[in-house]
Amino acid sequence: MLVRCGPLVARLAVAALLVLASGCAWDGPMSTVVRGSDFNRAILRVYTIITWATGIIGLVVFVVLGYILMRFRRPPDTRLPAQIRGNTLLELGWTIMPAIVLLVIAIPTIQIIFRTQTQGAPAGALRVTVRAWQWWWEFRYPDLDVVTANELHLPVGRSVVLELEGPDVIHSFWVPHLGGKRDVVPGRHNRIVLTPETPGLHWGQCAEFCGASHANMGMRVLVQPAAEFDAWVAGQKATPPEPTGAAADGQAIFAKSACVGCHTIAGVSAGVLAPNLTHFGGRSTLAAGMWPNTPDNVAAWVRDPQRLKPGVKMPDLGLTEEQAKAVAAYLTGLK
Ligand code: HEC
Ligand SMILES: [Cu+2]
Repeated sequence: MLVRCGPLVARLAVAALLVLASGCAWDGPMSTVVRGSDFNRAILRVYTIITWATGIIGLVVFVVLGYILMRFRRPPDTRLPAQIRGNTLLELGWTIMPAIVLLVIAIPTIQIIFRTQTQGAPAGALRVTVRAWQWWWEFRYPDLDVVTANELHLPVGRSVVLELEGPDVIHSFWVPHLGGKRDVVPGRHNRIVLTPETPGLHWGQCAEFCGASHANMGMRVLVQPAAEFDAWVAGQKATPPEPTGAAADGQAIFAKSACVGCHTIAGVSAGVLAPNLTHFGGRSTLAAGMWPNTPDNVAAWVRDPQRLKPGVKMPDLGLTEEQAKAVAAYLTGLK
């Protein structure tokens, strides 16, 4: 069926496309074409090969098609042209050509699939256990004895083995600058081995629908020079200073509330169902990258987590505003 668009509609369509395209950025926070790790560089090599191959083929096809459309246009008042049945050479050609194209795509693709599925960890690799929960990320460094949430710190230039574990439903670990994505499946053991190459902040996101706040299950990966990373580790292992004033009241409230059943704060509680809060004040975001970690936001969170994150697995514990403020002062002080 032919749809006739007036010139105005066509112009509006082009304008709309331009506006849409202006939203694209090569180096946006969720861009897959940023070479942030050896893993992503390998994948981008395949992308590049495929883009060039299909681009050139597409160009040739459209040029030939255009030529044929012009050259063999039906002239007015002619009879049916000569009818052709079968052409062995042509048919062989259009069978073999696509096979070659598929081969050109398949060889590097399969190579990269095998390379990025490697099970052996390189010597000296940093091990991190990634546990995906509804709707936040837990990061455990078994060799460093550090546990944190939602903000993954990695040293630049050192191989890292991410062991993916899912305690509840299927999630998918995806940090576009660094490569992936890879599913986190309960009862299965998946892993990603990569070497981050670009220092800085890289955003990640759960990439497998996992329930109400799936879209709010973000993460931040901070790739740091080795010395900065070591300093961060030392900070994580240190005991935060004793709280004073309102923060001390906050600690008492925390220790007496149901908080302790879910959250760990070293020396105070040992819950395992929720983000470890021992150094919560050192994180810049709250609730898996959703909100800036400020005392006001934390107090609002503690009073009514559902309002800040739909479906969240943290109950409203009925603290008064004053209690919530004290708890927020305590938690944000845990650097
Ligand atoms: C039933 C378990 C449970 C209880 C009880 C609970 N929480 Fe939570 N809490 C969670 C879960 C689960 C999350 C992760 C929410 C998310 O991001 O999806 C969370 C997140 C948080 C966060 C944000 C952590 C981060 O890194 O983003 C803070 C702060 C927090 N809780 C404080 C408290 C305080 C204070 C109490 C007690 C008044 C409490 N929680 C009680 C389960 C619980
Ligand atoms: Cu998820």
